[in-house]
Amino acid sequence: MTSTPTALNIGLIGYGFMGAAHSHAWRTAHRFFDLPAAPVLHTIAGRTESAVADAAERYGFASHTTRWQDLIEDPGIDVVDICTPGDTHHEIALAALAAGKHVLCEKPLANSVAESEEMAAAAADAADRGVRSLCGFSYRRTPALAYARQLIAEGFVGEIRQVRAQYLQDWLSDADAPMTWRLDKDKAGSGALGDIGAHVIDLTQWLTGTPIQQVSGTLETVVPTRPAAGTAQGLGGKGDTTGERQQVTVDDTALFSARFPGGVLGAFEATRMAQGRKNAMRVEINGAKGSIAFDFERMNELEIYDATVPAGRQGFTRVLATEPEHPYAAAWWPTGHGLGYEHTFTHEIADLVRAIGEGTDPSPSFAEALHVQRVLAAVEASDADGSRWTPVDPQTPTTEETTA
Ligand code: SOE
Repeated sequence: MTSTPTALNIGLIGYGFMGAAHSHAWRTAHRFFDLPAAPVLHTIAGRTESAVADAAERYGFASHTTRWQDLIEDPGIDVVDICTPGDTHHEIALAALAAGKHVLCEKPLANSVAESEEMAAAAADAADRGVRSLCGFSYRRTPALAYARQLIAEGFVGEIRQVRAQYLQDWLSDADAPMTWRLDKDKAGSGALGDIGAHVIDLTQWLTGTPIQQVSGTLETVVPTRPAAGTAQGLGGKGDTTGERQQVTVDDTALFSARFPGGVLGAFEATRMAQGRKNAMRVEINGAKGSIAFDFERMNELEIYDATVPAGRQGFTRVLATEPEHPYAAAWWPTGHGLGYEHTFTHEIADLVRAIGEGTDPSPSFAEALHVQRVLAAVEASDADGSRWTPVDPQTPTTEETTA
């Protein structure tokens, strides 16, 4: 780092899982990447005084407030980082952009296409005033996936033929795992579809460089009611519960097919019911010359298949994405030492700080995140239509069954 970077004062809203991950990234990014500014953890906002005071202490913020509006009104805040449930993204982002604050907004962008359209328009207008905005599809900044995108862009797989993507978790497999905001449509917008399906929608569009144009999908709520939460619940649904059961108003599982340009078909699955799969976000791109395959549960590895080598030598190769040639890897440890989930947020925030310093617009933009929202809405519309299901005639009983 040549010159002492200027300070970039951060106002963060929300102190749950994403608040913790983003705070770690704000503390770390300029210590591992040469950035034009050093983030300062200025103020954290949250609804409950005791909880947000505790978060300020634990995450390292200089001050805290129970009014997110304080961050907007404070001329000393340069960046507003939105780490709250989706029902609050629209209001906060519009206010922050209007106030000239750079904005990092967690995914999905909002809970509806209409809200996302307004946010994308406001972000485009703010960009003309030098205000930068980014939507937090952090998995793009996994070194193995960023390298996969380079390989695809260089033609390694050749003409893309098929896309396959799954995001499998199992934290709701227990029917008595308590209610959380992620199971309330008013708060979260949708369930597995928008929370984790959004990631693989963004990722496959980004990896292939093409947008999803059509979908046919089905949503299912496998467990329709859950015990009311007694205290603040973690992602894993841990914590005490009250006796009553509340209605789950979102999907537990989403399955959909997608059409990309040029007749490329994609198969998508997002579920919180895949017992044993903790955070298995998987992508496979098949092309005329080869394939790439990735599983976030082995996030430092990328599998590549080169169909152009002699048949006797063909097979999936396991690339350990920790070489200096792999995006972001050189900033960290010697080869083979590996990175974790939190590093994707540090890379995301390093790129945002760099864009702010250079006066460029980072990706994924709110406009890119709007297209993800449009895909989510199309899957919900397809499910509501329900006309894709064709009944299968009941199996003709075999002779022994009829005589039993
Ligand atoms: C819950 O499914 C969740 O926390 C998502 O909301 C995050 O976006 C993902 O990175 C991990 O899982």
